[in-house]
Amino acid sequence: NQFIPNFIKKRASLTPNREAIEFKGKTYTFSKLYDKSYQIAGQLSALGLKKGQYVGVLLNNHADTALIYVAFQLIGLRAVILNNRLTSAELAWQLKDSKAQFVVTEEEFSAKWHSIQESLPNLKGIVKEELVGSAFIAPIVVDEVNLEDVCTVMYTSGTTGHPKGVLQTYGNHWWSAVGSALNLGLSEKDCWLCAVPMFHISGYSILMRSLIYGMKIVILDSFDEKNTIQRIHSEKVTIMSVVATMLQRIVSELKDERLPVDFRCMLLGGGPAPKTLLEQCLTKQIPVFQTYGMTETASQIVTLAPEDSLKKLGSAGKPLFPSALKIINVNGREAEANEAGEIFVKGPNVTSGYLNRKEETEKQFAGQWFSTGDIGYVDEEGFLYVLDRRSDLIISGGENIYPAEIEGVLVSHPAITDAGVIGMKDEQWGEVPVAFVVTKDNNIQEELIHYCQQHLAKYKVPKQISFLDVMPRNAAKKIMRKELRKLLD
Ligand code: S0N
Ligand code: AMP
Ligand code: MG
Ligand code: MG
Ligand code: MG
Repeated sequence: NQFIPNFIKKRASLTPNREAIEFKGKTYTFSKLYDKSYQIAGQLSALGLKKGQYVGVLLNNHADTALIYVAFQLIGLRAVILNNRLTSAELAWQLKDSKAQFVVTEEEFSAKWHSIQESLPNLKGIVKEELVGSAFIAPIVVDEVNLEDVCTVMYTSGTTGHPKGVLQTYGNHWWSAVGSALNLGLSEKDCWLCAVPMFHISGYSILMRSLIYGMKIVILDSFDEKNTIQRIHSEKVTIMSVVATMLQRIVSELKDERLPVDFRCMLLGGGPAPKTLLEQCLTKQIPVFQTYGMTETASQIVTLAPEDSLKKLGSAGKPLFPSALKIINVNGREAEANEAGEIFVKGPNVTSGYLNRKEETEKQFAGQWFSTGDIGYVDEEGFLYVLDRRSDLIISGGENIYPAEIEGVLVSHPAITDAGVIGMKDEQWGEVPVAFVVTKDNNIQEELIHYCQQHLAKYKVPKQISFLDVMPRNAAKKIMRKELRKLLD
């Protein structure tokens, strides 16, 4: 076990007067961030929350959200971070799976929270607005953090339909931030814009970098391309994390305008990077760094270095300093240069596994190597090119959609006997889900969409439903998605 000083405590003692967070015109120094999160930690303690507990978090991007996350770190609460685009049924499932006894939420989500409560009557809610003026006891601060302790849990789905909670330790976050800085470099002028959701590791990792580097971050409550460009100028932003959909909107909005010269990195991740987008950015002198990473690697694990960004356009780069990767071909052997296979990754930023799922955790690891399920190759100079996604994963605007999850919902409808879901190319979102169903009742298109809306987050609702007499399945009864794909052309 290795211990290091509590991140915010250390940071507030090193650089108390540096700016930490800017949100809607309001700035917090590290000292203020510490004081405010200490206050919240004391209020949570007064409500009975204790070190080691798993506690749900259902919040929007906001400075308060950062304060609450940091308060959790101060007293060693493990945050089960929920995607606020999910339906109450999906959220309740994750909360139940994590065995959380409390959830911290906000007024905006009261409707969702009330219906979660109906299915989980023992779960206690803490509404952030109600914390103002609530009882305080001196919190028991974790002065030294065990790097192996779980800091956050984020759910990702899989082939089996139900999501699994990815454990992210303090060590995972620490090494992720260190690996990032060793590649991108670190300057006193750096300021990182967080317009991605703080409930994803894309956003949460920005907060961690702020604490570890002593760097200012600007939090946006939602993404809007006009506002983003304005804030890059006004806040002297130097780095921003984006998914392709966001970058595309920024590029279109910019027209002939340029970003400020001090803006040095558009960190592009969360899914494939369309070549045309990368070329447009080249023309507009937008410095794009492609990255490959996932919830299980606590954000980036492979990123293109500044000096290679032009000569290796389309590559996700090389593994960061603390990490490694290998490609395993169809014969189970390490692939040669330019030979495609499954991407395996290793490093101190890689998760130790899934919450309460020993078996599934073991299945994903071969020794220290984590099997990503993604397909790619490494060229003769060691640069990774990602070719295909893990297990039929569809990515829409940076949100993951697993066909099995949607198929499960469709088949649960009484009129549906079989269902298959695939991704369809989409200008705006990269890909969107479309469904094929087998039913005797061809008149239920609308009802089915409505049914999906009740059970699935909006971005998962099929954009199109087609009716089939039989589902193309192979001898092993697996859906032949290739056949479904042909039906789209
Ligand atoms: C693309 C975003 C910003 C779109 O959201 P927007 O425009 O704000 O939408 P809303 O106003 O909320 O809603 C308008 C309508 O659009 C629908 N909608 C919203 N999002 C989607 C979507 N993704 N797909 C399909 N539809 C969507 C709404 O439902 C609404 O519909 P109507 O009008 O019918 O009501 C937003 O989606 C967004 O923020 N996406 C990014 C999410 C993200 O961060 N993903 C990354 C997850 N992966 C990781 O975290 C690992 C990789 C990683 O760490 C990383 C990733 C990127 C960069 C860096 C890193 C890193 O390694 O550090
Ligand atoms: P998530 O579970 O949201 O963390 O999503 C991670 C997944 O997004 C990875 O396993 C890949 O399938 C995909 N992904 C991430 N980065 C890239 C990239 N640079 N190119 C292609 N796919 C990517
Ligand atoms: Mg919007
Ligand atoms: Mg995801
Ligand atoms: Mg049925």
